Amino acid sequence: MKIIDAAVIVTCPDRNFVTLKLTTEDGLTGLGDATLNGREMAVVAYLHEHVVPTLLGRDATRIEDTWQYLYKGAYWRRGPVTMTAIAAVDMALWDLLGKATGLPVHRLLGGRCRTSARVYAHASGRDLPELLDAVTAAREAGYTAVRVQSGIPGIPSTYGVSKDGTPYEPADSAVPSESVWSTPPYLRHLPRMLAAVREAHGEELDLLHDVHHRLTPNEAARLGRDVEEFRLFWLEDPVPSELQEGYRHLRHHTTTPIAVGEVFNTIWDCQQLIGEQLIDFIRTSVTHAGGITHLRRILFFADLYAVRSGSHGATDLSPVAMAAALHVDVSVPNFGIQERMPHTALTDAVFPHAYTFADGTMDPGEQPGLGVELDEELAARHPYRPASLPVNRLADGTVHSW
Ligand code: CS2
Ligand code: MG
Repeated sequence: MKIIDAAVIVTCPDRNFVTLKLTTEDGLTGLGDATLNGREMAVVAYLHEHVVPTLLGRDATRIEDTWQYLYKGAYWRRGPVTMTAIAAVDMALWDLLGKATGLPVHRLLGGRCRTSARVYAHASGRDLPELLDAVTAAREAGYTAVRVQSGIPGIPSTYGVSKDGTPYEPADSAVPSESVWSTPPYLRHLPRMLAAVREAHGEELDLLHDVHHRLTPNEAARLGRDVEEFRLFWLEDPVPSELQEGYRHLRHHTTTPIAVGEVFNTIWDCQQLIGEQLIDFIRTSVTHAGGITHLRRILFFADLYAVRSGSHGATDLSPVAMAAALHVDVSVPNFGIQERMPHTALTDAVFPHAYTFADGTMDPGEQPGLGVELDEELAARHPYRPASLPVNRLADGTVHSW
C-alpha cells in the first residue's frame, strides 16, 4: 500500500485548520490533523519542506516505523511543530489502515474497553448568574461533567469566558491582543464561584476548572486547599506545566485532583509527573503529542501509575483530531474523560464525520478508519486567516503566562 501523494490543506471555516491528506496507489485517502493554534503555517512549512518528500513511495502500513523515522530520523526531536507534523502523518496512516481493512480504528487498537467516551462541556459566564445559566444549559444538553469559568470582579476580561454569546475562540486577531491579569482577585473569587455552582446545581454534577497556567506552586497549593470542599473532578493547569517540581509542592498540600498536559508534546514532558504520581489526569492531545501511536504510549505508561486520560478537545483541534481522540478514548484501559467544545456548523460541514454525541458521551462510530472526510471544495472557499492567541500582562505591564 504505497503512498503516492501527500497534500497539506489549510482552511478557515470560522477558525484555521491544517489537514494532511495521504493518498495511496489503490486510491485510498487518509486524513491527519496538523493544527497548531496560532502557529499553523510553521507546521505547514515543516510538512511541505521536511516530511512530504520522505513519504512518497513509503509503505502506508508501516505505522510504527514511519513514526520512528520521523522522530529519531530528524535528529532535532520534540517540540510542538515537529510533533504536530508527526501526529498528522500518524493519524492519516491509521485512517488508511482502517479503510484498507474495513475496520474502525478503535478495533485496530485492540477494540472497545467501554461503550462510549464520557465528555465534559464548557460553561462560562461574564458573571455568576450567566455562568449558572450556562451550567443549566449544559445539563439540559445531557452533560454530567461541566467545566466552569466566569468573569472575575476587578479583572476586565478573562480567559475561558465567551464575550457576547458567540462560541469562545481565544485566537482573536492576527497580531496578539493583550489581556490583563491579577492573581489576588482570582484566588478570592474562585471558591465563591464554585460555592455558587454547588449551591445551585448540587453535589452530583462533576465540576472541572481550568487555571490556564497562571499561578505559582504556592498559590496553586493554597487554591487547591481552598476548593477541596467543592470536590472538583479536576483543577487544570494550575502551574505552568514546564515547572514540574512545582507539582510536587502542590501535591503535598492538597487532594484536589490535578490535570495537566495540553501543551505537552511527548512522553518525556510528563514522565516525572506521571512516574511520581504528581497528577491525576494527563491531557495530552492526539494532535500535539505525536498522533495515535505516541498518545497511546503516554496513556499506557500513565496506566501503570493510576493516571487517567483527559484529552484536550478544544475547537482548535479539528474534527479529524476529535475522531482520533475518540478511537483512543474507547480503547485504552485508563480513560478518564474527554474534553468537548463543539465545532461550528460550518466546520462540521467541511469535515463530515461519523462520531456522535448523546447523553453526555461521544462515540467514534463504526465506519472504517477514523470516520471523517474533508470537503475540499467547501474548504477552499474558506481560506486561511492569520489569528494568534492573546498575550497576558499584569497591571504594571509585566508579561504573565496566558
Ligand atoms: C484550553 C484551550 O481547552 C482548554 O482547556 O486550555 O482552550 C486552549 O486555550 C487552547 O486550546 C489554546 O490553543
Ligand atoms: Mg486548558
